[in-house]
Amino acid sequence: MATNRTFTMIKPDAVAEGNSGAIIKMIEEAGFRIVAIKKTLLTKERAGEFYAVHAERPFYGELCDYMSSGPIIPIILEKENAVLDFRTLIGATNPANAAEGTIRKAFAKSVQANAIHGSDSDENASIEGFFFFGGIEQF
Ligand code: RTP
Ligand code: MG
Repeated sequence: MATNRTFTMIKPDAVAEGNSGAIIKMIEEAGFRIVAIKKTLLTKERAGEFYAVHAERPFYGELCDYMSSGPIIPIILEKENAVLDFRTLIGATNPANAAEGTIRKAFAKSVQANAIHGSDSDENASIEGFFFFGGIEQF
């Protein structure tokens, strides 16, 4: 299986509660290598741009408020089969449906404040990585 990359973001609830270290530990123990990482804040406008695919959904406004409510930690990761394996590691969007051993099972508070993002395709992983990191940072 080819080594490839995915993009993740530790969301405001998990950063604010001091869970980022434990989440990064789970990610590394699952075999992902950190390519790029930082702590930053999204404005509501930039959160809206990141989640533009959901612009017509009823939860879009609340999602943009939540994603701009505090610092986030965007990360580019590398592993064999990265996108699919990472979606498995984070678990279902709604923590009530998240499997044991997943990051959302351990740390998500609600369907919105669900601790972590994971790209849903190779193409989106690349687009989302470049949303936060310049090419020179993606070594
Ligand atoms: P993500 O994009 O953040 O990795 O999450 P996902 O693929 O599991 O879920 P998606 O459908 O893409 O939704 C994006 C984020 O929007 C929030 N959400 N709120 N209130 C609601 O019903 C609702 N549904 C989704 C969550 O923060 C979700 O992760
Ligand atoms: Mg999604």
